[in-house]
Amino acid sequence: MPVARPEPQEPRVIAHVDMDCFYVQVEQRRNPALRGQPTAVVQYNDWKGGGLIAVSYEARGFGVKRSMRGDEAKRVCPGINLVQVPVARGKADLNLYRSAGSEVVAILASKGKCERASIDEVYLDLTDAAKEMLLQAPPDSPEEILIEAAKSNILGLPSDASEKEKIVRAWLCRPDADSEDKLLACGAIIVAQLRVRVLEETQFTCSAGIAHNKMLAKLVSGMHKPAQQTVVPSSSVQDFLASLPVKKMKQLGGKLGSSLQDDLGVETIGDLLSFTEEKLQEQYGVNTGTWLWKIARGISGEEVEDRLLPKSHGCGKTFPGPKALKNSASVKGWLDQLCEELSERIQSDLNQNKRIAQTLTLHARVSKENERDSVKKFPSKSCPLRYGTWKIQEDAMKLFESGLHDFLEYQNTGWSITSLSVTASKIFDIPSGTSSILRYVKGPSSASSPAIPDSSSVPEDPSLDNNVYVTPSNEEQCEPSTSEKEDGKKYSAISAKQCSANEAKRISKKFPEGTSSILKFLSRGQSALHEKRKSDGLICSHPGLESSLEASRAEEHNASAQGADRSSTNCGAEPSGSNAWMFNVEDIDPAVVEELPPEIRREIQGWIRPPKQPNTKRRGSTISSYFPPARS
Ligand code: DCP
Repeated sequence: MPVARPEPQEPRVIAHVDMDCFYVQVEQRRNPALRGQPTAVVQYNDWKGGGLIAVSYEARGFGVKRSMRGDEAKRVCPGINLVQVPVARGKADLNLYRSAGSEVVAILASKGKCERASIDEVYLDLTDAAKEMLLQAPPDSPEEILIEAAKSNILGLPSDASEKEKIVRAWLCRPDADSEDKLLACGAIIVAQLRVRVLEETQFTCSAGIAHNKMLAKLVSGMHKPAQQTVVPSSSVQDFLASLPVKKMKQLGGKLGSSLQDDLGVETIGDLLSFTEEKLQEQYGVNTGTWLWKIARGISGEEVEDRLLPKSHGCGKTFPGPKALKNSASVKGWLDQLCEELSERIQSDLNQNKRIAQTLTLHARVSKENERDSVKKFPSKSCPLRYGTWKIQEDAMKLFESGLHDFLEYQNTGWSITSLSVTASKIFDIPSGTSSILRYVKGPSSASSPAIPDSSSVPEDPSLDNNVYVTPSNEEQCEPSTSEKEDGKKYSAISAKQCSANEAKRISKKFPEGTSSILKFLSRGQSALHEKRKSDGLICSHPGLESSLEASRAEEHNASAQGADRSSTNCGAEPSGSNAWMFNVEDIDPAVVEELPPEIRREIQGWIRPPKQPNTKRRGSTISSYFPPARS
């Protein structure tokens, strides 16, 4: 549930920058013959021409939508160029797009605090840069305003085409503007300069929203696409929010938004104004009630985080229909490949950014044998992450076996896996001056892994024993257990405790007493992390992704039952004027979800988030747990 954050004392200038049809632009840069042409990027799946994941504005003009497959797009627009996402290890390889996004981030981050929100969007806090401009070189001559800034869309100003640019130039230079609008005008000019730089240096266009907070900046950045920017002066906020559908607001796309509609009859953010803060608190609790009361007034204290790097790394693959995996050997084959890629990515994050990932999580989806089956979700499993490809592969397989064991306890039938993903999360920065930690996480056993770069790339620290290595964290929280099924199949234990014990033994064997302070740092860090993990409930299992499939099926069912005008395989439709988008749930690479734009991420997570389960904590075996003490 959303929570209101304290508002800053002084007005801020915040921008949200979103690349236009991003994957298409990256492909157009690779192949300039595609520029200006109707083009779409399709998933790595050739069924019916592959699902579209990015569509150029030229193709959109022909009615091509992201919900379509290549074959359908060709029917709508015969001249369309379909480019398949790059492929590595038998799956989509997004590295090209990731690094293109990083190029943009590097430019945008030059003007203030920058938060990379997804593969193609960032928030910027330009307050200081705007203040400096206002002090040093305030915009005072309309003729000298950069053309890109003069083309801004400013909410509340007449958008009459012939006069628009002149009006905008005058607005940006108004001597009688209040200080908030003056800062916003400087912000608009800075963003225009940055967008020009992005175009010159990367050949990519982007769109942006500029406002006094993140929420408003995000809401308007896609309002005028492609290659335009939109500014929200304080005086226009109420008018803008009055007609904004609740579902358009960050955090109101799911259940909370539906409850506002169904329980309070609220259709637009403006409708919220008729409720007191107390009433909203009564309905949704103190924090969410206050948050709703504030957003109705355009107030949001959420800060731009200083973060240029992703919060987690994930690799996944879907196995739709007949491609579903039906035995452990094929699961292992794919898991090994996914883990190899994950290992490469976390290793390069470690080498380049000095960041360590602490948690490995495995998600899987299972398909139903037939529609009448009630299938339990495949439980997701986590354990502390050990660096080194084979260790990750080994742990991931054990996590899978553990999940399968739990799954089969409930569902005593066959199984087939339709999606697998591994994620490395809880990434933390190694404090500066501790570069030799690299040696510890690489370790001798990782050196044998092909995914680990040659140790010559690791900074040398002669004070350290070459053979020591540290387990990334306490592994006793790995929970899977050994079990033997009646059919004779053995599901081996995750042996987390064993891992922990073994690692501990190895460490205690190899570390001489009084080893250098890096160990103290590590052990301090680890115990703090341990505590934090405990409090976060991090090492736990949670239901997997199957619900998304169920959700999509439910949607399909509803759609066909209602004769809805949508393809039977689509879900997630959210009409939003010309920007309406839909896509096929089967096409979503689970590993990519974290990198997708938040509204898509939210929607997908809405499908994959399990419905709240009753507390099914297993009773202990002692008699007392079956007969709790009688209440007095
Ligand atoms: N993406 C994806 N799968 C999806 C949605 C998006 O792989 N279901 C990828 C391709 C997009 C990129 O993420 O290019 C960014 O997504 P956006 O929603 O920002 O859409 P675009 O940048 O493609 O277009 P727009 O100009 O409308 O923002």
